[in-house]
Amino acid sequence: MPDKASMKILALDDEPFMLKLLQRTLAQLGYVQVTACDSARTALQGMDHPDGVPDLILLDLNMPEMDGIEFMRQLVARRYVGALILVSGEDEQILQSVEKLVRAHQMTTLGHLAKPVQPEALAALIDKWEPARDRRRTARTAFVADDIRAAIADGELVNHYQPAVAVATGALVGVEALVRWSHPVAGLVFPDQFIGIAEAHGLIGDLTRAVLVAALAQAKAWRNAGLTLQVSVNISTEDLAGLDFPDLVTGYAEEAGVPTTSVVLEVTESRLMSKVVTGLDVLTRLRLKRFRLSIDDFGTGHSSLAQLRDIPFDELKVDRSFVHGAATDARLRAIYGASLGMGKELGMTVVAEGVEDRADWAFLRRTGCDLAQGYFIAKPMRAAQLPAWLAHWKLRLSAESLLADAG
Ligand code: G
Ligand code: G
Ligand code: MN
Repeated sequence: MPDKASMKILALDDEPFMLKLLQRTLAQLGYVQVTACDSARTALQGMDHPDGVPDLILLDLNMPEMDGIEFMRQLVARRYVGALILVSGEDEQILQSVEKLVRAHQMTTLGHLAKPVQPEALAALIDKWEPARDRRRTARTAFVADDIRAAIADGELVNHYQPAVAVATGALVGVEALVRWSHPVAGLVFPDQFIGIAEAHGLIGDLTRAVLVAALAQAKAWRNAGLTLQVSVNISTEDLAGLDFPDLVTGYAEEAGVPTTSVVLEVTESRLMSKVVTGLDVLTRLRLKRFRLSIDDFGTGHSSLAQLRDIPFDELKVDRSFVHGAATDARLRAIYGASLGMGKELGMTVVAEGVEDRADWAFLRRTGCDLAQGYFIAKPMRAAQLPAWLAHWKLRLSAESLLADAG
């Protein structure tokens, strides 16, 4: 049961009248710490301070500037651990699928309410509220923009590298840089806990630069040691919004002494969707500078085909959700097969992500996929571990007969 005196509630609705109504109803129910807000953006800013994080958010879905779904994504990025009640004039079916989405994000929803909100219904839902159980999660994830800014400035970001190997020969072809934050107290922090915040606060440019510069220096060091590898870096849509991005990246590659042809820039199609116009300009210029462009997590967004039509990608990474288990699941196999076929027909290098076991590997061997990446081959590792992994991988290739079946 919620404590009416201390429970912090945020009511978010773009319609002033609805907001007033909610506020009044909450007051009548005895909730005193209520903040009313008519803009998602403002609400998020308020939540940047740990004290400003509400225990419960009453969320309107239809808002003009940033809708409820996008707002939820931002909550996920900020590791919001409070509860949500969806409030909307939309029909029951939409509300139900949004609730599914909330659960898929592993957030807590107490239920949904149709507008206009009935006091009894609201009271009944709020009564279901319980304090978040895992308080450690809150502590562990309460990063704010300033923490991340400092981490970048203090060089606390470290790249881990995950190998990608040729399916036909087992040869190591490249590595993907995956950033981690080596936090003095929290330990190794994964990107899902800070990339979203960095994107939301204009820090992603600096973050991308730190990752790129480190990856290029590492690529150069490997080249000097006789290991010529492609190095892949994940790029954010926010990066593509900057028209100077191609010149910046070209500059970093030149300074590092690494040819642009061995640098792969990975873009996630769901992140690609907004800002397509600048994105197209920037991607095309990167391509002109001979960087390799990769469409990451292929098949998970909504406009995959349009992206392929409009943007000259060199590489297609089939999302791991279509790869692991494809050997035994006809649905996955169909989607994987269609993605592979399309990529090949368009002259792209096709990479299968999420190769987790022997069956996945054997399946790829039968399908003519170019590159494979996944835990079966190697987990992301520190740069210094790569030579030992490579020696071991070469042994495994023969010891486990990984190249024995048709390839
Ligand atoms: O292993 P992993 O938890 O690193 O990656 C989680 C997600 O974070 C992936 O979707 C990956 O693309 C993304 N990611 C990892 N490193 C970077 C980075 O340097 N920049 C951006 N924008 N995303 C990254
Ligand atoms: O979105 P992107 O493809 O950049 O994300 C890479 C993410 O996938 C990282 O979080 C990385 O640690 C993770 N990853 C890499 N290989 C595997 C795998 O075989 N299985 C699973 N489940 N995750 C993987
Ligand atoms: Mn990637």
